[in-house]
Amino acid sequence: MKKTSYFGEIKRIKYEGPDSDNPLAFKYYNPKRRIAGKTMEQHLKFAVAYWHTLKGTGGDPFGGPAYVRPWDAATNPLDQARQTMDAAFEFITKLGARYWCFHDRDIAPEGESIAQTNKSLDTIVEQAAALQKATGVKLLWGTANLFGHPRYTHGAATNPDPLVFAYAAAQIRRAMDATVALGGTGYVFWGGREGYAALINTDMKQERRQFARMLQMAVAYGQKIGFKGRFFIEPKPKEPTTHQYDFDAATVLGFLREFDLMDHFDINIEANHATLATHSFTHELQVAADADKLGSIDINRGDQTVGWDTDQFPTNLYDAIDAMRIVLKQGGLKYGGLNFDAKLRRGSFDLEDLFHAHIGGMDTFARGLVIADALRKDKRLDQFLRQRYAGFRRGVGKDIMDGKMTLAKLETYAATKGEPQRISGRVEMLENILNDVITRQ
Ligand code: XUL
Ligand code: CO
Repeated sequence: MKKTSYFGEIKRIKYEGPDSDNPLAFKYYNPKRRIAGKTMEQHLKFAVAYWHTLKGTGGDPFGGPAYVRPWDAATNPLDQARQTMDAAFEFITKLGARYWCFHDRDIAPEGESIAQTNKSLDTIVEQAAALQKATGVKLLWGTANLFGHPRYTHGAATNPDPLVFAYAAAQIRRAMDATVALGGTGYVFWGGREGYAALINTDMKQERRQFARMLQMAVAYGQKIGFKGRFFIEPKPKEPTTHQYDFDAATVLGFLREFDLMDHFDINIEANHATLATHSFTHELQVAADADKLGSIDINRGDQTVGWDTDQFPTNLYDAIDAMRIVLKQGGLKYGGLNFDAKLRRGSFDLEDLFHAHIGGMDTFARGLVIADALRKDKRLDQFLRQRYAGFRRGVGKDIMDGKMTLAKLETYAATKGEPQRISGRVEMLENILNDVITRQ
């Protein structure tokens, strides 16, 4: 018999304000509060990541599953998938998030044939569509899991075997169908096993060309089925392969330019992938935004002391402020949002922990938004930056930027001017301003 409630004892999470000591309430995320012309809910399109939140087991390389979830009780895989979907929508609505994200294999089991797999996926997509309608929750983005099955050991689109490429193509097609059926505004390509461990058996040039071919086919299929959203590539430097082809935002931009895919793709920046690439989260967001390609964000957090993808829930206020400053500056994330690609620690096995984790992340980004807006109004950081480069908006600096200068002309100019006056970068002063503004919020 279908269980009607999986989180029975937990009530709908409400905003209670910063003075509340109720751990199951929002202190800062107040969906209807207006900031910079929009509600918090409109700015912060939080999406629950199905794979971690519903399917996470707490497993790690040293031990198997550590959580037993009530929605996993059924023995038949399709029944289990149905119950998991019910649990997902109960969780998302109780939390008050407005969006979700999935991989095809998170929501429906792989069958014995492509036809059987597609049938299961269709069944679950129908159920999800009905639940979306009943709750008002929307799909942010969908994607295909092209890394879990052993057939993808040597990659999916970058596999040396065209039959594996064909399996991947079939999966992408159906995952795109599911995304469109559920009204998703994004479709993500995270590299999965698209990369290599040893060059001695790898033709990197060939593999990258194959990958581009797959993306070109996805674009064509999207046009055919009337996909009105955006494609996103999610960079990651390593894990599972040693050298992932989509290393970071700059690498992805180069790839999109090389294969003439710029018009169709934006970038989905994940915080923990940025730090794995030994960049900061902010650096990656800024690289994408500067190219007008910041489409969506996976808001998790790594651990500074380890070099793998720990996918922790975001609690770092500075990161959230930086992210929301960049997002506000570009006028929001039209097709994307803030996806929690984050998982509980192995020891946090209670259902209640799922709520604490998401509440903390939502409150952190709500604070980030408020402070980012306050920094804008305060103006000091923006003014400093503007002033620092003012020389390039007038006189010789403007001529340089307008392409009117040559090396020879600049030599003559420099020779008449004498040694440049050095001007402090004032990093410490600016950091103090940031902390002042945080304290005042
Ligand atoms: C893996 C990762 C993925 C993508 C979607 O590191 O981030 O979950 O977000 O495939
Ligand atoms: Co991710």
